[in-house]
Amino acid sequence: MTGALRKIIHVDMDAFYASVEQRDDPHLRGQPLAVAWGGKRSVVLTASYEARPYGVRSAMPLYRALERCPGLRVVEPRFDAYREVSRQIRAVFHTYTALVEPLSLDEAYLDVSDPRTGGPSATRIAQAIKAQIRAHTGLNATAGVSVNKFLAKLASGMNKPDGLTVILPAQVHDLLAALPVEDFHGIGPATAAKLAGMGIRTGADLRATPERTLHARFGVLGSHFWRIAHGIDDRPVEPDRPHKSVGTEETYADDLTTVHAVQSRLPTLASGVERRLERAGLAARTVVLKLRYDDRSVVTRRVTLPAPVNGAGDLERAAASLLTPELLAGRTVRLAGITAMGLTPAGTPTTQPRLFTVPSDTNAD
Ligand code: TTP
Ligand code: MG
Repeated sequence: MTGALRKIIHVDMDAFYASVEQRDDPHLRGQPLAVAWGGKRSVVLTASYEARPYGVRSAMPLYRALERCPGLRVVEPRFDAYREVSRQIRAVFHTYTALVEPLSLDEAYLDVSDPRTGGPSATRIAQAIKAQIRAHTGLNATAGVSVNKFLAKLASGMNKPDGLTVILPAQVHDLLAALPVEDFHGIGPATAAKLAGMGIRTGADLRATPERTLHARFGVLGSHFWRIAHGIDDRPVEPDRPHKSVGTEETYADDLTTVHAVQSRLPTLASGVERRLERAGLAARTVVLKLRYDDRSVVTRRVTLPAPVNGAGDLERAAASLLTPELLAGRTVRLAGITAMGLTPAGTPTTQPRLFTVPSDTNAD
């Protein structure tokens, strides 16, 4: 490897939804717990560490989880609570670096090669982050520290819960040689089966395979496998994952048959979009109104604004400008949605747009 080594931390909250539920309800503490929606087809979103020895896992049908663990407690998810914790942990991350790449509500990569504070040791920073997450949220996180994203994530997976694992460059060779290919992040069961068919079962096998062979079979992903088997991963920590669009939609049990009825839903839809834009720190140049009718046909109309907007009022006005009587003529609306596109980082508060470009129609089935 050339140049200075980077310092990357991967942070992942432990049994995230379940830990939040146990924190907020003392009766659930120490209990095998699954978080799942009610209903027959329900699947486990996550399980507390007390439930895991029974074999209860994320994405397992709930009935199977209950077969495996008859004493399993089950609660429904509370996404507002999880989002709040997510906001708190991101604030902790940002005290150390602007280079934070969230992967989900409970997981992020941080590049602390040049931290704002906390000194040069990435391990110390990871310890401090775990302690601050604990202090601010009452929850445990697991961290992995290494020289790239792949190795940092591998490290955090090695010792859960409440773990802190460091993979030093000198350890990489032996560690990866022994690793089964399915434990490489990005190699799923289907790819692992194909690799097995080529006689490739471990990191050592991957490494012994010419890159061009892997590329011929799996394309650019194949090259990526070869590189990570050598511990090489130059992917940067990308703080602003480009979102293409942000939207909210609602389905109605009682069909909407008038412009007025649809209009009355726009404030709620616009608020939903505003919340999402705010969370992502984005503003939108293009606003799309989508309607689905009782015959399942869909109409979208869009308007591009002279300046990006992110406030619910502006989003609602833009959507309302697209809602014309002929959209409702003799038809009933089952679903309405507002989508924001043409996203840019939100700057100073945006003002109400005054000039609309000519709206264009798109009709689709
Ligand atoms: P994970 O970090 O994969 O799992 P976890 O935090 O529950 O447990 P671990 O200690 O192993 O990290 O996922 C974070 C949250 O995302 C999890 O609490 C629930 C949700 N989730 C789903 O909704 N469906 C899924 O299939 C998975 C894997 C997670
Ligand atoms: Mg987690």
